[in-house]
Amino acid sequence: MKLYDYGMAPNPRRVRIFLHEKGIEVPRETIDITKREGRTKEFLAKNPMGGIPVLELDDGTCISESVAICRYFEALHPEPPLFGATPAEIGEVDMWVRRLELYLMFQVGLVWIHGHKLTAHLLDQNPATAEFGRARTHAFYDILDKALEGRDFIACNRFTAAETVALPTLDFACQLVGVPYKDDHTNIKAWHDRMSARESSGA
Ligand SMILES: N[C@@H](CCC(=O)N[C@@H](CS)C(=O)NCC(=O)O)C(=O)O
Repeated sequence: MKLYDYGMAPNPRRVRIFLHEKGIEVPRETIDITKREGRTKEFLAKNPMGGIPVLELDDGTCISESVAICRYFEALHPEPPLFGATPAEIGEVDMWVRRLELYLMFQVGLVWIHGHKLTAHLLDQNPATAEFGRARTHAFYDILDKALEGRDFIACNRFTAAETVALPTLDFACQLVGVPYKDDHTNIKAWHDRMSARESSGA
């Protein structure tokens, strides 16, 4: 088994945090996405969408999509149950994972692709799309901040896959893309500080 990875990128970091919280070690190989190594013909045979993370199993099966890779490991090593332990918990974690992917990561991605100077060489950027993504990101921050009121974690009152999706996304949004949450999002800030202090954050 091998995990194709890149240290600086948010989606593979989700998997590394998840594995660390589970106490699982997996051999890794770096794919330098800044050199477009995730877009070579050979790599596209592993993941036709391009990019990382990709988990290659010993029989050659390739699983891409960070959340799908985490689900594979949850099935292999059910403890601790990071995708929920009861039907209600499973629903709650999945609800937040989908919200974080669709209403946060996707929107931040629009700002990254259409509004950042580091991606300008890749496409004809559309500033209106970047602005749309920025507005949607801020709308989601308001919702997330309210949801975190009086809670230590996003779902189930304990560390779950929702945290593994949210932390790299927030760091990406705040540190690289330039769409940070506001100072008055104090619940997000407190959650962000707590999650950043966990050992898994540095995985
Ligand atoms: N939805 C995918 C997104 C994968 C993705 O966009 N990966 C980025 C790194 S964070 C990448 O490889 N970008 C370079 C490329 O697409 O060539 C997931 O969750 O794994």
